[in-house]
Amino acid sequence: MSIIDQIRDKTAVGDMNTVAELTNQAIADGIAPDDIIQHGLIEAMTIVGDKFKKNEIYVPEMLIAARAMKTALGILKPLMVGQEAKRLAKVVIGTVKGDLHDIGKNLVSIMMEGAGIEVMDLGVDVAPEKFLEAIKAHQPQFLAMSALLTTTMPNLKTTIDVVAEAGVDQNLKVLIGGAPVTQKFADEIGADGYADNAATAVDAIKALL
Ligand code: B1M
Repeated sequence: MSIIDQIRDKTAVGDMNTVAELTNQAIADGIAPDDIIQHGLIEAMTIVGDKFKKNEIYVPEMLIAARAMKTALGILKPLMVGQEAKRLAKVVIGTVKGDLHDIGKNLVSIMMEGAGIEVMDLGVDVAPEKFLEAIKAHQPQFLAMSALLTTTMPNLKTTIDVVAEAGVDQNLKVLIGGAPVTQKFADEIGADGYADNAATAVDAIKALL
C-alpha cells in the first residue's frame, strides 16, 4: 500500500501518532504536501464524513479523525508557504451573536478544511457587524453561521439582513445550521443552504458552488 493510502487509512481511524510519523516519512520521500493533503487527508475526511452520515461512526470518532488530520496539517502547512494550495472555496464561519455553543461549528469547520475549503473561523457570539467586516476583508464565497438556541436563531436572519443591506457581494452564499435550525427556517429567512450535520455542510457547499 502506498504511503499516501496509509496516511488516508490511519487518519480515518484517528491514529494521530502514526499519521504524524507517516507524514514526516512522506515528506522525507519527496512527496508533495499538496498530494498528501488531497489524496491522504481529504480522502480520509470524506470517508469519515460518509460513515458519519450513515451513523456508522459518531461525534467522538469524527473528532479523533479530525485531530489526526489537524496534526498532519500542522506538519505540512509550514512547507506550503508561498504555494497556492488548491482551494475549493473560501468560507467565513461563526456562531451567531448571543450564542456560545461551538462544538458543532468547530466540527463543520474541520470537515470543510478536510474537504479543501479555506475557513476563516470568527468564533462564537459573533455580531452581524463582525461578520460583515470579515466578509469585506476576506471576500469569501460563503457565509456560514451556526445557532444552537431558539433565542439566537433570529440572529441568523439579522446577520443576513445586515450583510444584504451593506450590498458587499451579490454572489455571496449563506449556509446555516445548528440543532434547532431547519430547512424550512432557512427558506423563510432567505439563506441559500442548510445542513443538518458537518458532513452534509460540505455537500451543501459543493452543491452551491
Ligand atoms: Co447548551 N443548550 N446552553 N451549552 N447545550 C443546548 C443547545 C440545549 C438544547 C440543552 C437543553 O436544554 N436540552 C439548550 C437550548 C434550548 C433551546 O434553545 N431550545 C441549551 C441551553 C438552554 C443553554 C444555556 C442557555 C443554559 C443556561 O445557561 N441556562 C446556555 C447558553 C449559553 C449561550 O450560548 N449564551 C448553554 C450553555 C452551554 C455550555 C456552555 C455549557 C455548552 C456549550 C459548550 C461549547 O459549545 N463549547 C452547552 C452544551 C454542550 C449543550 C448541549 C448539551 C450539546 C450541544 C453540542 O455541542 N452538541 C446541547 C444539548 C444537546 O444538543 N444535546 C445544549 C454536539 C454538536 C456536535 O452538535 O451543535 O447540534 P450541534 O452541531 C451539529 C449540527 O447541528 C450541525 O453539525 C454539527 C455536527 O453534526 N451544525 C451545522 C451545527 N452548526 C452548523 C452550521 C452549518 C451546518 C451544520 O452550516 C454553517
